[in-house]
Amino acid sequence: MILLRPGLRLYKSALDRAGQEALLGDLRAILREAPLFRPKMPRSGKEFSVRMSNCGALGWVSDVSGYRYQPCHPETGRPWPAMPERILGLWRDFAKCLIEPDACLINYYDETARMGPHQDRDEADFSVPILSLSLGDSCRFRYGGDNRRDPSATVRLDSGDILVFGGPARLMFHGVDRVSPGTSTLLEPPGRINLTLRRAV
Ligand code: MD3
Ligand code: FE
Repeated sequence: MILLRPGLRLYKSALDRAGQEALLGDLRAILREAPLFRPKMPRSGKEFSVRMSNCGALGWVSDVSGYRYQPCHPETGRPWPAMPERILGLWRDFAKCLIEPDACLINYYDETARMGPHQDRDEADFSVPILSLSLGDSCRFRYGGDNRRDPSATVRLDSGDILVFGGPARLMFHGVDRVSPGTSTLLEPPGRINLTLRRAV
């Protein structure tokens, strides 16, 4: 475990290749039931470059009316697929929190996608940590402080890495600068998947 900041823990290769492939099997079934959609920015309606889906009781969505958690897919209207036991197991092993996640956001980045610096503050209880798992191509992850203008640092995230954000790191600004094409053979089509496990309510 590498402590990047107080409250920000990085577990390199938390999942080995077999574990990543098993999880990918779960994700393929989820994405058949709940296809990736392209969220839009509140107000402007500008599309995100990242595509998203969710599993668990609640899913994070964004459209012209705002950001929120909701129980159904915005395009199919169906409930999100259940959170696989394998994902809950990762939470138990790495998040070190007895409150279980009720939302798992699935972000898919193609080689041009990025995510600008932002805070995650749509959740009810900021004392519950957030767990992120990277699969596929590596990325440059940027993290700063509690204010947008605070100095930031970067770290490379590789397939199988887990980050846990808790305590004093829970409200820090963060984003994904870029994905590095050709750095992993896990995904077909290539790109990067990030799972973000959260307690929404
Ligand atoms: C730090 N996703 O979905 S995961 C997001 O790689 C998001 O897809 C990025 O930021 C991705 O909101 C980064 C790492 C992450 C997730 C949640 C956080 C970092 C966080 C919440 C608080 C602080
Ligand atoms: Fe975020």
